[in-house]
Amino acid sequence: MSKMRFLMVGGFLGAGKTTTLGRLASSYMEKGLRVGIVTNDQATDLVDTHTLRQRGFDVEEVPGACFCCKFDDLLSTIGRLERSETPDVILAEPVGSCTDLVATVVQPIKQLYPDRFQTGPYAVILKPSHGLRILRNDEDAGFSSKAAYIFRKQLEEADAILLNRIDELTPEEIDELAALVKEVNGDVPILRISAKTGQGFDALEELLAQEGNFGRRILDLDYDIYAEGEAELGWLNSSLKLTASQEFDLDELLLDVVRSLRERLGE
Ligand SMILES: Nc1nc2c(ncn2[C@@H]2O[C@H](COP(=O)(O)OP(=O)(O)O)[C@@H](O)[C@H]2O)c(=O)[nH]1
Ligand SMILES: [Mg+2]
Repeated sequence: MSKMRFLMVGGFLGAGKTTTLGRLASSYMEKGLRVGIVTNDQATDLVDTHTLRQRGFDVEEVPGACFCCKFDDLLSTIGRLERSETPDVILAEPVGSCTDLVATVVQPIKQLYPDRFQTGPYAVILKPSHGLRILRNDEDAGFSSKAAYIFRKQLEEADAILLNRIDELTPEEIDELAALVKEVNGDVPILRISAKTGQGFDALEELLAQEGNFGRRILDLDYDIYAEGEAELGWLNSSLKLTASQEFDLDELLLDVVRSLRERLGE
């Protein structure tokens, strides 16, 4: 039986994981490879799953908790993707508030299933606006120290770090960011990409195709800080159905919702 290539791409909330995996999936499929995608979130019926399925990808989700506490579900979900034919590549997106994935996912996959999977480098994506504020230790970074702790730990355990959204940055800003990232994890490749435009994706695919002993950077983690940081990063994941007897302006309605949320939060 041929082995599936297991590629997990992590990173903070909104870093660009889904956009990156969608672009990688398209590219692999154009090359004739069979691709399965696994999404993951605290809730069920995930937006990422819908978005990726609408684009024609084969997607299954691990809902209800992060991969790190749902290893068996991750494996059975990959099993569902194998239903018709074994995928060549499994692309996995963990929850953005999760870390310690090398110890809880990459290592167990390598140790328990050496005949089923071939594990590629664990890449972690970084959103520049988060990165610059957190890594510069800005007072008003907008993240608590516990959330920032998770952000740094995600970078520490990566086999490669992807600076995303370079379409929005000047070369000087990218250099500054790369230097800050190096201070956290100076031993791994730092790639510059735009998941939106596809810049840097040739290099990314080359990196993800490398063979090697990946997932060795096992974290020294304070689980109390991690748990509190993760709780702070809670978010609402919900689908609503709206009906009306008359036509209404959907944009205006959404703006109203956001405005009133802002007012209430301000209060
Ligand atoms: N300008 C720009 N926007 C991006 C890029 N990558 C992702 N985004 C946007 O950032 C938002 C979050 O991206 P998503 O892939 O859902 O992030 P995830 O939460 O990490 O899965 C979306 O609105 C994307 O369109 C990028 O390279 N450049
Ligand atoms: Mg996502």
